[in-house]
Amino acid sequence: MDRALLVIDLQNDFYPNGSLAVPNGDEINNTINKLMKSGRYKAIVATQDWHPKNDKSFASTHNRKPFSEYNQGGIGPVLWPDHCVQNTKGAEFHPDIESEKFNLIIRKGYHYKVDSYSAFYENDGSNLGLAGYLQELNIDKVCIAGLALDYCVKYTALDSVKSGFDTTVVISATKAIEQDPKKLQKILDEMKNKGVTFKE
Ligand code: VGL
Ligand code: ZN
Repeated sequence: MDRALLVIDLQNDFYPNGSLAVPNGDEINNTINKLMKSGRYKAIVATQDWHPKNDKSFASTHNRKPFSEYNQGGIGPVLWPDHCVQNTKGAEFHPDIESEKFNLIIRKGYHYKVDSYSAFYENDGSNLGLAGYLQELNIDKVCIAGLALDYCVKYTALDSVKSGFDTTVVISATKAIEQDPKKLQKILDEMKNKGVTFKE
């Protein structure tokens, strides 16, 4: 089987001290670097969340508080703190991640009006071209790591299954925004029911 590793949104703003910090996000760096060096992957694809200023997914754009509920037209289910604004430090890859190993970087979230949690399709269904890239390389198995498990990793994994790839999320190489274990388990169960497998 030819495999790809997708590393999702390993950008400063998703790390502790970042504007949309994922708790303990920095704990996955070693594991991710090791995976990238393992030689198991024919391609390593990184995503880079890449929002314009005043993005419609930002709470500040609506004069609302971060994490307030909002669910319409490809935005939501909540509004986010400003994060990963194009050409800012927060949008750069974390300095401890060996980003020279990335074969391809997919930017997403760059349309003011539509967010993109998945590396495959924007929230309105627009194609980001990743499935075609992987198919051209005869890749049949996709392993997914990165931030955050309950948003961009989850939606990338679901689209990967839908695109026909054998899809595994590497649990030791991802962290979630959600900290309630029961709610997180529900999210993992949903992924499993839709065909995603997990490995430590
Ligand atoms: C993400 C919320 C907004 C993620 C990106 O990478 O999971 N979450 N933008
Ligand atoms: Zn975002």
